[in-house]
Amino acid sequence: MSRWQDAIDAAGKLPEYMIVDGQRQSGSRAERIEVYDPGSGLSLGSVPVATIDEVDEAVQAAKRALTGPWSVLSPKDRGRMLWSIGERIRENVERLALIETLDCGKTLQDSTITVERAVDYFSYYAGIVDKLEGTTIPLGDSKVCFTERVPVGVTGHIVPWNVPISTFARGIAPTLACGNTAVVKPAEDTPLTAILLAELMQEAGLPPGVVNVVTGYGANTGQALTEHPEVRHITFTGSMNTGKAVMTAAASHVASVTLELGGKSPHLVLKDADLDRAVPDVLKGVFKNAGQICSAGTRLLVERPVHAELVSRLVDGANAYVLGHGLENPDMGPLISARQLQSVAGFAERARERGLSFCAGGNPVTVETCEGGNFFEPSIVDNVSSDDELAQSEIFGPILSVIPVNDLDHAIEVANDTAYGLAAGVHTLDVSQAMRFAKAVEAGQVFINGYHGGSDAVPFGGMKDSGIGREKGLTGLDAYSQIKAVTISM
Ligand code: TXE
Repeated sequence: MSRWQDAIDAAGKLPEYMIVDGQRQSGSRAERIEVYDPGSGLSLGSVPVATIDEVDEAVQAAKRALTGPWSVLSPKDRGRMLWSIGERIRENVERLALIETLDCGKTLQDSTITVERAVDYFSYYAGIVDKLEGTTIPLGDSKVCFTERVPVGVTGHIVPWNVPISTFARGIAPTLACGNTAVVKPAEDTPLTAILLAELMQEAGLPPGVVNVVTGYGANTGQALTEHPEVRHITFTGSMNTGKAVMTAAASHVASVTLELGGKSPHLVLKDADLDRAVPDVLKGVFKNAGQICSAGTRLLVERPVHAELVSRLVDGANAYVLGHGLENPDMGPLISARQLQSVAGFAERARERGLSFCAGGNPVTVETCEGGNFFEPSIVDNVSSDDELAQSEIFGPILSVIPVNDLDHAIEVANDTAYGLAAGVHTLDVSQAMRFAKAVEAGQVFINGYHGGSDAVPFGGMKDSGIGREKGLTGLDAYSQIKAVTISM
């Protein structure tokens, strides 16, 4: 265990405060949230539980910043500021990745990629600030009408624990690009990199109050932020039920929302697919980040002629996975918390009670040298029926449900047979089959012959109960600006 304590010590002093109006705040409540390393169970310190008044202070600071030095930066200078923030993060990739791994359990390699992804969001949107053009609308000779994009005001960001740093950046970079100010509430399990990013932003020159971070639980601090009448837009990533609560809170003061509420994404392998390519792709598509990815390909739809071979190769692949502490770069790290481990184990237990059996994994596991960690085996259940809980509910853990299908039409029917519509993938060498699937599947993003093949420039979001709105790319700017139309009568 002491090696993990050594690693925690090597990360340096970890933040135990919030950032409001450019100041570190330790919060007025005696109650604090203990933060744990999910790989070892060791404590990383604690953060405050912001009260309603403290959330209000953060929102008021953001509101004041809307008319401060931030508001008078030229678009070019605002773009430069975003670029500088990206560069400041880049200079700290190593430390941020270490802390992200300690905070959320991700492998160090994955953490490094997500920190670099955070840099990408700032550099992508830095280049767009002085290109946010409006339109002119023809109204005849006696009038001139033009539109411009203006900020929405203070935006609220509720961030989950599965990809904390890049989810923070994918909301904050575009909202700043559009000239807004923000208050962020990171997940109670993983608050550390959000606090550090807010400080790095200030070091890069961002004026105080432009980005504030309040820590706390969802039901008090999070709700106070989403109910705050001065918050004009809320970006939320999390569970479907909490998303509905966020939308209800936003409705109370007519704020707009972007909701990303998870998925049960189908990954289809047709009989002509290149299995050498499909096997690692299916495994990575579902087991990356221990299955704690909203767009994970958790339902494998496989055409019957290749069903047996594919499952057998996937089982071999899953059984070969090495589990361990994220800092050791294993194939798979721990789940975020004991609560999440219990939830995933509950899905497995109930599946067994319904008569399903696991052909790989299916149990919590203790990993040598990580005895306090929350590990679950990479798991596969074959012949799951489409109406089973394992095919309908988001598990958010490393369990793959295999559903054999007769042909492409059957696959499309099964693929669309859930409340979710976030992502989908298909492996085939036949471009017509791939495109028929891509057109028919109800999903915000479709991956052909390469799951999770997107980037910071590709719009991301869900159809049906997976959410509302899109983040990333140029489309991601729409949530953070509003159109003002000016008509001049001559
Ligand atoms: O989610 P919550 P939880 C799914 C996944 C997981 C399940 C439960 O299936 O198993 O959700 O995880 C804040 N007002 N996803 O309980 O509650 C909370 O503090 C305002 C999918 O962690 O949705 C945290 O910051 N905020 C997912 C964030 O919401 C509130 C990522 C997410 O918590 C709040 C995470 C409230 N009333 C979980 N209640 C994805 N789509 O990627 C909670 N929060």
